Amino acid sequence: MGEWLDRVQSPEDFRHWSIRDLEHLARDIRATIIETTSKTGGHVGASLGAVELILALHKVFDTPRDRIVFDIGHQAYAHKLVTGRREAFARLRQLGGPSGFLKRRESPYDIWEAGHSSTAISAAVGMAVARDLAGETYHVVATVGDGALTAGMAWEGLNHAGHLRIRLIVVLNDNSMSIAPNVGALSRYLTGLRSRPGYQRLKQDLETLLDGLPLVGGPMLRVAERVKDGLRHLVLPGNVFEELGFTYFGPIDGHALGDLVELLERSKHVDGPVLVHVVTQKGRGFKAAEKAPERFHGPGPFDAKSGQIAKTAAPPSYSQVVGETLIEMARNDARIVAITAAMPDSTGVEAFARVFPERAFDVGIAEQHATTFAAGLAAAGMRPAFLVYSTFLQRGYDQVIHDVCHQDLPVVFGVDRAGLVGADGATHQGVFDIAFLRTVPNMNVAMGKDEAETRQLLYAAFQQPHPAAIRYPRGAGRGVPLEPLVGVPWGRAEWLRRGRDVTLVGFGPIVYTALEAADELARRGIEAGVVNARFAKPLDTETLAEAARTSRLLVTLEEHVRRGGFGSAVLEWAEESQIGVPVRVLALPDEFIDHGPVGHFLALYGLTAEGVVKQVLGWLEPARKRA
Ligand SMILES: Cc1ncc(C[n+]2csc(CCOP(=O)(O)OP(=O)(O)O)c2C)c(N)n1
Repeated sequence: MGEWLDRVQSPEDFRHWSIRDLEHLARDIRATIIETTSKTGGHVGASLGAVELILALHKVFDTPRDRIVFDIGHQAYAHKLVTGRREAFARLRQLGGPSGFLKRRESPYDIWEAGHSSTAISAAVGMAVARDLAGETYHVVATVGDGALTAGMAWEGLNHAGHLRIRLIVVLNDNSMSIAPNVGALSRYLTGLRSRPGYQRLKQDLETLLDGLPLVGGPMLRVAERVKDGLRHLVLPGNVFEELGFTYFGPIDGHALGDLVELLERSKHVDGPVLVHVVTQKGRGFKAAEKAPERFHGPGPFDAKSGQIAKTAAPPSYSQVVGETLIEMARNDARIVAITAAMPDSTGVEAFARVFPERAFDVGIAEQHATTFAAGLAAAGMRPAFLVYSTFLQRGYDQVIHDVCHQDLPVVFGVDRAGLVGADGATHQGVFDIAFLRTVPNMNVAMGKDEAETRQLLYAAFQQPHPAAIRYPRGAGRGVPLEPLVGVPWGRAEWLRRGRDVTLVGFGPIVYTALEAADELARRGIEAGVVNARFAKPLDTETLAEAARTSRLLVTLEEHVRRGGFGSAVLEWAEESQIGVPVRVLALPDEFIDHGPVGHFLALYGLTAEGVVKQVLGWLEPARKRA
């Protein structure tokens, strides 16, 4: 096993291979993907489903001269394996190993980086325009999933390409799945298209027939063309892609290498935008993933034989606690509804939907729509919660400002995966939301120190009339007991311990790190107080002022970039109120942080108890000497 893949350093090595040999290669690639991801976790289902498509693309196109733009990039493990990263692949998503997505610095074959969905078509249109302006001739191919097509941005790209009539190939990799089964009217439409396998041949026959009709010149020609068009639509209604100006090829079996190669080859010769509709199966070739594609979208380690996903005995995750809390509240408040943008399971909305199916909404990969949809619901008297990863809320930023906050509508954002996320890396870190949310008038931004407090903050958010973002991190809670819902005083921080030398002011679970650091500082004769800030907006300036009065140094802690974050908010207050006590900010640097264990980065950036102690000692030392 592996001998075919052993022969491949780059696509050059297999471009001349027969379809049969490519099938052997596909088998090797599948085995390698399963073997590696069973240890590292990763995007198993999408990558197994795209193996033949990726081989066909590299066979037909002269990569990297021809440009293949992968949407998201989570389906491209086969691409990594045939473009010089076979050895490194074993360390997929590990610190220093290859990214789970594409990275321009990893390979000249990675010509576009993503992680967020639905950017490929726009990027490819840009590249195609650049090509034409430079008088070059290479091909540009965008590969997008049916899930990605649920985002407005994908349609903005199609719209523009159709308008430009530009030479561009869009491959629609249609597996009828987003992370969960795909949703929406468009998904229904694609199902209709998929069930017309003879469409392509029928269309060709019709074209041949129509082309054979005799035409006369002048005005008669135009009339005849119109009659032909009418006939075309009468016999075979055009599909939406054709209406947008694309030549449509397909649907075609995306695991039949011979057919794929033939159709992609044909698409090269069309002078204008082409859409190749490829039907694939998520998890293809691995029974467990074929059977449970949602669970195998992005599992952690699993048994490569049985497909049993490793379970860690951990307390319930923050997302689960939030989902359950929302259910609890919704039992007493018929106005509460839950919204997800294509992530029902991981956000807790699926659990909510099981209890309140008519009050749960999966809107597709449509964070912009979700935000304004929530604003609309709130404007009409409902109390919506949009549960969304911090990183994906970035997509809905104008909607947060313009639709929610400007109208001061009581939308609650459950900002999940806030902070570092680990293996998904730079595009998925939830480290910008404090900055982009707290700067908007009317918005409130809070984060609990643990899951019990997250629950109370969520409850409190629904008791007040403004937009609110409740942040919480990825993964398991601390296992603290969950108390009945009573809320927390809005905008109030909490003293956990007092100390005359320094006050550590933490935002979020990092408060526990502050407590550990305070213990260690005490062992070294330094009195450190700890404040659980709870709110980045409104800031509890009373408690902060008290801390400034009673200690010689304030140190803020957060898992977020330092620019614009919680510490920045405290600095703004310190400047505005001239507190006269130094404020130091412990946060993440102004850089994109790659994939790797969260603990590694926390240590690297001084956000562990040890790091905090070291820095606090450094800051107190000169003051001690002066004293
Ligand atoms: C803007 C944005 N929202 C949510 C996600 C999370 N996400 C990752 S993959 C995925 C499903 C993509 O479905 P599709 O494009 O059909 O690709 P497939 O995984 O089925 O190959 C989603 C929702 C994302 N990457 N980007």
